[in-house]
Amino acid sequence: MKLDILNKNRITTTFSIGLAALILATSCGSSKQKEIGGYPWDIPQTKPNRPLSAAMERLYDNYLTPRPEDNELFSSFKYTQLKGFDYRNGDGTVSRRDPSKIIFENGKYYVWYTKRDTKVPPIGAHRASESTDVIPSTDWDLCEIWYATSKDGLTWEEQGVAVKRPPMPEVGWRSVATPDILKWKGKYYLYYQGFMEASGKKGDHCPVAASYADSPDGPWTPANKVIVENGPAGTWDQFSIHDPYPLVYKGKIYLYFKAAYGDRPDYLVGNGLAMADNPLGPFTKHPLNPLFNSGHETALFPFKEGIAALITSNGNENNTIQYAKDGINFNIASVSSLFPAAAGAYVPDAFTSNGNGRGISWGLSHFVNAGTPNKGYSILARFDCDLSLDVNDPELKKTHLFLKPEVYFSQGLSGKQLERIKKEAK
Ligand code: AAL
Repeated sequence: MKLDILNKNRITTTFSIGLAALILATSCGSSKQKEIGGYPWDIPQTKPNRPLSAAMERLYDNYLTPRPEDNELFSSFKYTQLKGFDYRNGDGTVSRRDPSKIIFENGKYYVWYTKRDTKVPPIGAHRASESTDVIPSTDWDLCEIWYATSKDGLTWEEQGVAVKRPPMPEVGWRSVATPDILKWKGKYYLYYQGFMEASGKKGDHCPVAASYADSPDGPWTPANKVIVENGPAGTWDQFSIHDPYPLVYKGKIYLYFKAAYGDRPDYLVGNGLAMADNPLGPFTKHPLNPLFNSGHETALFPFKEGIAALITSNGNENNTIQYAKDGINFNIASVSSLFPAAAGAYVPDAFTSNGNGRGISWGLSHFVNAGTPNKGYSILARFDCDLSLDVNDPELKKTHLFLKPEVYFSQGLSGKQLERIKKEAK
C-alpha cells in the first residue's frame, strides 16, 4: 500500500518534471531538443547519434552487443556433480583440484589435476611450520598430478598419476600442483607449479616446471628445470608464478600465469604472459605484464581473432569475462556471476585456432570447501556455459539467477560480526 503511494508520487513527480522540461524546451524554441526526443523504446542495436550518459556510451563502446542475452561473451554458469571420483568418504585425506583445460584425444576427453592423497588432512597455511614429509600444510601441499578420461564429460575414470614429485632437490620435490596442458608439434607438455618448500612457510612461493610425453597417457619425462622463472627481486612476480596456462596463438606458445603481489592482506592478484617458440623455453615475459589487474586461476580461450578470459574472484574486475583482440590488451566484455573456480574448459581449438577461435561451452572447475575446517579437501565438478560461437543455449544467457535462500544464508555472519552487530544495536 505504502509502496503504491510512493510509486504514484514518483510517477506524478516524474510526469511533472517531464512536462516542465517539454514546456521549457518548447518555450526556449530549442529545436534540437525537440528533434532528439526521449531515448527510443526499441533498443538501438548500434550507438545512436544523440547525447548519451557515461553508462550508455559504455554500453555501446565496451560490449559486443547492448543486450547480454545477445552477447557471445556473456554467459551464466550451471554446475553438475561428477561421477567416478572417490573422496574417501570426505575424510579430508583425498583432494582433487585445479583441473587443466580439457582436450579430446583418442576418442575421449582428458583432464589433469592436482591430487592430494595424504594420511591426514592439511593443517593450513598458518601452521605450515608444523608440516612434515607426511603432514601437508595446504590442500595443494604434498601433491601429485593425476589424470582422468571421460566419454561424456560427466562420468570420469581416473587413470593414475601423470607427474610424481621428483626427488629433492629437483624443482617440485615438495609438491607438484595446478597443471595445464599444451600440445605442440605432436607432443604433449604439462606445465605446473613446482614447490620446493611447504606452501605457507614463507608464502605460496614457487616457479613453473614442466614434463613432456609422446602421448597424453604418458609416460611423462620431467624437464627437471625451472621453465618460467620468478621475476627479479622487487618485481610483481618475484615469489610466485601460479596457474600456468598455455595456448598456441599467432604461431607461438602463449603461457598466461598468475602472481599475487604485495603483502597480505594488502596483496593484489594479477595475471601476466610469458611467450616462447619452444615448449621448454626460453620464455620471455611480456613487457606490459601484468595484463590483467584481477583474477584467480584465469581460464583463457581463443575467441575470433583474439583471446577471451574468465576473470574469477580477486580484484576490482572479478566476475568479468574479458577479451583482447591481440591477446594482450584485455577489456571487460561482460559481467556475470557464480563463476567456475579454477575453470579448466574444454577448448577444442586451444592449439589450432588460426585467428578463428570458437569459444567454450563446458569444462571442469573445483570447489575448495567440500570438507569441514579440520577435514579440508576439494572436489572437481562440471560447469556448462554458452561462450561458444557454435552453441546457442538461451537458458545459459539468463542474467537474473534465482538462488534458494539457503545459498545466501550459508554465507552466515561470523561470531565476531554478530558481536559487533549486537554492540551497535545497544
Ligand atoms: C589455487 C591456485 C594455485 C595456488 C593454489 C594452488 O587456487 O591459484 O594452485 O598456488 O591455489
